[in-house]
Amino acid sequence: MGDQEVKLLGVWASVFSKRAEIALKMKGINYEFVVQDLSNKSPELLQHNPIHKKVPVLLHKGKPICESLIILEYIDETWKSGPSILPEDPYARSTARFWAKFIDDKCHPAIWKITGSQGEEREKLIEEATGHLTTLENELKGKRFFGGDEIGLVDIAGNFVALWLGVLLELVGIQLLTKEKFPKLSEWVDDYLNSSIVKETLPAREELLAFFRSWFQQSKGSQGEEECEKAIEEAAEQLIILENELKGKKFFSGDEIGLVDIAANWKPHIDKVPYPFIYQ
Ligand SMILES: N[C@@H](CCC(=O)N[C@@H](CS)C(=O)NCC(=O)O)C(=O)O
Repeated sequence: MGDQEVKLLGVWASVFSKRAEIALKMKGINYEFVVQDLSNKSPELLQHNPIHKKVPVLLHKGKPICESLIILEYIDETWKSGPSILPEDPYARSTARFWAKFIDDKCHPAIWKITGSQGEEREKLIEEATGHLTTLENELKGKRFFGGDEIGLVDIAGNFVALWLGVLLELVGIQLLTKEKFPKLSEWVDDYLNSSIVKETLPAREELLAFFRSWFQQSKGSQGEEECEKAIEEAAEQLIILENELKGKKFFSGDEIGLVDIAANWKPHIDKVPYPFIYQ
C-alpha cells in the first residue's frame, strides 16, 4: 500500500490533529501534513468534511475519514504494521472506546468551561473537573498506560489531559493536575509525554502557551448574545444536513433501521415545515 496516498489536514496546535499524527507515526505510515487555516477554511477541508468543517481529516487514497477517534480506529484497522492502538478483545475494545469518549465528553468541556468562568461558577467547575481527573486517576491504578504496558487509544485520546489542560489552566492561573493530588495521572503524563513518538509529535509547551495566550486575548469580547445566535444557526444547519441525508430513504440506512437511526433516538422540537423528511 503506497504510503504517499495518505494526507492529513490539520493544525499544529490541535489536540485532535495530533491524535491522528501520533497514530500514523506509531504505524510507521508516511503522510503529507496539509496545514489548515481555520479562520479561512480551505476548499479541500470544506469538500472533505462538509458536515463539521473541522480538522483533522485523514485522506486515504482520496477518501476522507473525519473525527479524530474514528480516524484512530481507521488507522488501526487499516495498517497492521506497528503496535495495535485498540486491544483485540471486544470487551477491552469497548472499554477503551468508553474512556476515550469520557475524555472528549467530560474532560475537554470541563476544562474549557473553567477558562471562561469566574468566582463561584469557577469553583464549581473546578470541583467537577477534579472529579473527572479522579476518575482517570482510579482507572490508571496498577497500570502504566490506560491500556496496560503500551500506549493505546485512551492514551492518545488523552493528549488534552497530558498537555493542553496544564497550558490552558496556567493561562487562567489555576493548577489542577498536581503530583500531590493525582500521583498516578502525573506519572502517566510524564511517561506519555516522554515516549519517543509522542515527544517528537506534540508541540512544545511554550509554543502552545504563546498560541493560546494570544487566542484568549482575541476571543475576549466575542461572547454572549453573538455566541447564542451562532449556536442556533449551527443547530439549524445540522438539522438541514440530516434532512438532506434522509432524502429518498425511509431510514438513514435505507429501508430498515440501522446504527444512525438508533443513534438519532430523539424527537426534535422543531417545526415540521422546514424538515419534512425528519418528521416522517
Ligand atoms: N470531535 C472532533 C473535534 C475536532 C475539532 O474540534 N477541531 C477543531 C480544531 S482543534 C476545528 O477544526 N475547529 C474549527 C471550527 O470549529 O470551525 C474530532 O475529534 O476530530
